Amino acid sequence: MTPRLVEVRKNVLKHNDELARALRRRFADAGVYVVSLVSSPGAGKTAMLERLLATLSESRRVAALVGDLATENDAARLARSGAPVRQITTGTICHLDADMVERALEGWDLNELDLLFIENVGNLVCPASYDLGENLRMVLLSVTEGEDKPLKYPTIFNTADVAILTKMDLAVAVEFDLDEALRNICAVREGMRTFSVSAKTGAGLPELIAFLGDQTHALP
Ligand SMILES: Nc1nc2c(ncn2[C@@H]2O[C@H](COP(=O)(O)OP(=O)(O)OP(=O)(O)O)[C@@H](O)[C@H]2O)c(=O)[nH]1
Ligand SMILES: [Mg+2]
Repeated sequence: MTPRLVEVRKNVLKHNDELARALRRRFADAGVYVVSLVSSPGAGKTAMLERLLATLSESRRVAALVGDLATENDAARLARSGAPVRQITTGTICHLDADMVERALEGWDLNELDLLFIENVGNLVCPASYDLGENLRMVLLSVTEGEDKPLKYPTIFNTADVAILTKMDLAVAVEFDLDEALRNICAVREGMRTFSVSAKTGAGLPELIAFLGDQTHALP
């Protein structure tokens, strides 16, 4: 017999998958490309998004949702770009789910958007299981976390499409071994597309922005 807790968890995830599927259809119908960001707390999701929003909003209609347990701080940082931004505060919940995303979108006309970013709660475990209806999931790994994280948290890398090594300006100071990190990412997800960036200096961001541009053009 399946333990009751496992049963409940399965039903929660099934419900989330159904909501995420409906969201994905809505996004496609509206022609909006959705990118989510997952990482450990403080890996640099908001710092990188601040840069991406500032650049992309020059040529695209961009918006962002950002999840945290508490505070509206990240939304305030991202809103400085001038793009529409909404904070989702989750209280005690360690991840966003499709229902939270759907509720946060209330009142927004998706037809008015080309690109929507969703910054997840900082956590390398829980967000992996929750589909948000996004087109592309980016997992961020900062150089200060250590090269071994892909091996220790394989699920978050397996459920992402692209890996981004962040805070590259600090790589030398913390003796970060880029080749080893890339090998570890490949060991858990062969062929995964990777980018190395610094939100502080802007290094690597043009390549990422070009990639996102290509992805958006691929929209039907
Ligand atoms: N040196 C350096 N510091 C960075 C870089 N990106 C982010 N930081 C710093 O790292 C800290 C965390 O950055 P955030 O952008 O808030 O990280 P986050 O992933 O959004 O954090 P949570 O939303 O709390 O999970 C801040 O002090 C940033 O200034 C970078 O490229 N280089
Ligand atoms: Mg943040």
